Amino acid sequence: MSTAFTKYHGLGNDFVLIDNRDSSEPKISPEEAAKWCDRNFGIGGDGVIFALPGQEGTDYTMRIYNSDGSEPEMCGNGIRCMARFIADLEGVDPAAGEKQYRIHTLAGLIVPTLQADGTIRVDMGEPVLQASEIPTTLAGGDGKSVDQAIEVEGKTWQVTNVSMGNPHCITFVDDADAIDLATTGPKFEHHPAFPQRTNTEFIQVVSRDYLKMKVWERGAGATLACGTGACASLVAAVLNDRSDRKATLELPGGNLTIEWNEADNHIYMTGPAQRVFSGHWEISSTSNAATPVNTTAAADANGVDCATACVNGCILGDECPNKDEQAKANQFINDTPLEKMLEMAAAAVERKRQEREAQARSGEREAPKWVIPEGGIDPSKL
Ligand code: ZDP
Repeated sequence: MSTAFTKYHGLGNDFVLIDNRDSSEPKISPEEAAKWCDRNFGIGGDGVIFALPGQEGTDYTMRIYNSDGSEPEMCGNGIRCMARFIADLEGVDPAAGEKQYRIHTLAGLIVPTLQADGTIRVDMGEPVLQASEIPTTLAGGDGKSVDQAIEVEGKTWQVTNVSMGNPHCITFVDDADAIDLATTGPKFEHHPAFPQRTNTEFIQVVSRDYLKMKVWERGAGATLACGTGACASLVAAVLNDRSDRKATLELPGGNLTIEWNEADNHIYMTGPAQRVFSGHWEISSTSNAATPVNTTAAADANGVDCATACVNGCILGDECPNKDEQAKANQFINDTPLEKMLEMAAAAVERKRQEREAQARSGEREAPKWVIPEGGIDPSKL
């Protein structure tokens, strides 16, 4: 069986869209979505979005899986792509007149309007400022999470947390380009101060109406743009009196205009969405052919992707939310005699040595410098 899809992007934040109007259940599983999003073994995307029938009086429902298979509540760039996708499915041409949709999401009602100039203006609703609802443990006396201190990489950062349905942690920096997203991003994403993990934005204030943003997304990593992140960042900048209520947000993939309207307290985001191509996914879910060896699909049930998040040593320790893995590790430590552990370690080193020697013989890599004694390692000598 093959499944039809259309690929869209909003400022380079790219999504695979599925016409799911005939059923209220997403057509593919989170695991399959992660395979679709793989940039080598799949279609490539930051997420998969489903256009489902409306609920609670809305025109449509949007659901989205991140590229690691986790499900966020909302997606700002995604909702613009979704609006464009629906208009394409319905054969609506916004050039002939504005078209508005009412879309149900896990973050509530979101209302995008396709404008005659080709951009999409989205009523993103009200920002959530109460720390407990974001959720984050970083709260000030008023219960909000403005200008709070957090320790990351041995450094104290001042952060402001805002939810746009999904959680965002915003920090102001002198030079957004100087942040090493791949190293620092995951440490924020998985920090114990964020029970649902967090998206993280690094904001450089260029002027009161122009902010430059770099983003590390929960479940998707460094992306070229994040609509909800841009909205949350403008709110954080206003709360810290660093910007006006309307500003241009410069993201790696292009600009968004964000306004926090004083009268209704809603956030309005304006930006583009572009159709890229359509196709059919033709790899059966039982086939191994497209199984990526090491992708974010390895994320556990809690969405923690140790393959990419913890490569520099486990950053969570006892805080690791994967209770099954923790339980297995504890049981192993309790039940296994030290000698047995050393034997296992020696066997692992020996396997590695043989692998490296084979690679050295085929010229693939240099020979290892260390030498294992004749007869292997004697654990009692370690
Ligand atoms: O909250 C999350 O887990 C995000 N990764 C969801 C996607 C957000 C998005 N980049 C946006 O534009 O808001 C799509």
